[in-house]
Amino acid sequence: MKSKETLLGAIVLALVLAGGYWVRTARQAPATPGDGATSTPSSPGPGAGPEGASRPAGTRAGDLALADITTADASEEIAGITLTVSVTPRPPVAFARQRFRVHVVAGGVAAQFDDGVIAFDMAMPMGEHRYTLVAASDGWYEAEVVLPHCPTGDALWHATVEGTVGGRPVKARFRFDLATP
Ligand SMILES: [Cu+2]
Repeated sequence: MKSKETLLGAIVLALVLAGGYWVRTARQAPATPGDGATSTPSSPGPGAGPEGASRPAGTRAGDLALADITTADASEEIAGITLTVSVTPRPPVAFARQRFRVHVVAGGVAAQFDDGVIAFDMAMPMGEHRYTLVAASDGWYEAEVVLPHCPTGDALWHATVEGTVGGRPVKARFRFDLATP
């Protein structure tokens, strides 16, 4: 009798543990892919299902939080350093040459932007698009950029600007729509 109760207790305990594990994994699974704020490209992982229409809702929400540079300059402030990004022409167009420019202000004055890089990505992997930002006039840093048109019709791209200001690493992420040529 006693051993039967112990066995029953063990089975119940095992079921409870298994249930708890299942709940944890079920909760974790959808939370992991791109929340947009992280530095990892927000592309769906391998086996994420059909492309385009099935972009995770979390990615959209993260994208909406990003400053949009499609039709106007946009700025991001990172610990007292303001990074402004400007693209011409506006809106940018696929397969055409655009100029992305970056301006940095630290402590209210234009600052030097060292090792500046601007990189582009979108939900679906579209290859490496990484450009060095070179010093231009009036304290701006710029890159001549050509981006491909996504065959899925998805126009939403991200621009990640990275560099150092007075030895401090700075990184900001923006969004824009790439027009069809
Ligand atoms: Cu694509």
